Amino acid sequence: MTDIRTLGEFIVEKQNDFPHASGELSSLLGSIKLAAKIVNREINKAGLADITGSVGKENVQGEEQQKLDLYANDKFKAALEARDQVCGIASEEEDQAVSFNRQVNRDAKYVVLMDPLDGSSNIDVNVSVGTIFSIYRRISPVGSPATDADFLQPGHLQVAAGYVIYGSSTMLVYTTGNGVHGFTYDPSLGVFCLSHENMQIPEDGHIYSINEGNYIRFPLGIKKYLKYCQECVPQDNRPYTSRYIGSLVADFHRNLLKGGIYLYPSTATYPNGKLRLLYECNPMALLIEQAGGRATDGQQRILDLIPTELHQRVPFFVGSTNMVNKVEAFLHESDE
Ligand code: AHM
Ligand code: MG
Repeated sequence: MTDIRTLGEFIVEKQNDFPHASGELSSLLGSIKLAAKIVNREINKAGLADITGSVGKENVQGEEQQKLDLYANDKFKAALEARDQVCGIASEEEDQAVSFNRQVNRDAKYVVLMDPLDGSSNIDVNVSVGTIFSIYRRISPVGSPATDADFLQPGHLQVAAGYVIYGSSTMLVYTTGNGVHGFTYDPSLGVFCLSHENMQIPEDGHIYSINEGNYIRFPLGIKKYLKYCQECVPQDNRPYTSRYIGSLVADFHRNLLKGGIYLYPSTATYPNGKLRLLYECNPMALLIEQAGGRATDGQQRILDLIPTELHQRVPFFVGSTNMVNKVEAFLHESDE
């Protein structure tokens, strides 16, 4: 028993590493932890209760909203508003950023961006889904409502980021810019326990994750890279293994542990890629860099991109450093 370190204990321990830490960020992470437990409980009932399927509406991006998308959005929003550390949130499920009304929230320092339930089309078939979050210090004056500028900050200014994976076990993985740490949920105790301290992605990998059904619509460089992955070069571990779940969190998590690359390039349907910069790509990019890997849109480091819109999409290549370098080389070569 004495070996167990809970997420709450770990956060407090790490907080002491920062000389002027006031505990606000720890409390904020505590509210994410609480909402994750509530969403986890509900997801575990999918198939029993009437909580699967669509609500018959689309979000601002034209995507069908699932019942659990909205449930997760409400729970995370409520948990973040209830503590006094967050002045506003932005979410895949909200058209605009939301500024919280209470004065205690207006006096808060942080904003949170999130994809409350990523990969939700997998819910109905009992496949892993996740929650992704990204935390910034606001730039508007404390005491006033949150503004759009608070949410449109480049990814390298994130103070923390992470995800929850609701899989065969539920895990919360986060970084505050000081390594990546993973906690597995013990449902009998109701706590997240440290299981993966200081996660590092292997520099090389042999797994590639992409929706290959879109092959015909991919840029030439990506088509060539996929053929490279499939060539038989045993001394190079090729052909690589193809693994695609269709839940970014689950594909990312596997590649983080085993080494690999996740790709969502531009396609004819999604000329800027499908994934959203602010609440999907930036948090994953901070995590991967903290774990020793790389994330790029093919031209630039994801964390250096200057956002212009809340729901902006970007091509996304993330994973083991040598694999991301290789994709970039193929893209550059085909541009010339
Ligand atoms: P979502 O946030 O609406 O669930 O969309 C994001 C998801 C990612 O989790 C996943 O990797 C990707 O979309 C799958 O897209 P596709 O079905 O085009 O392969
Ligand atoms: Mg998503």
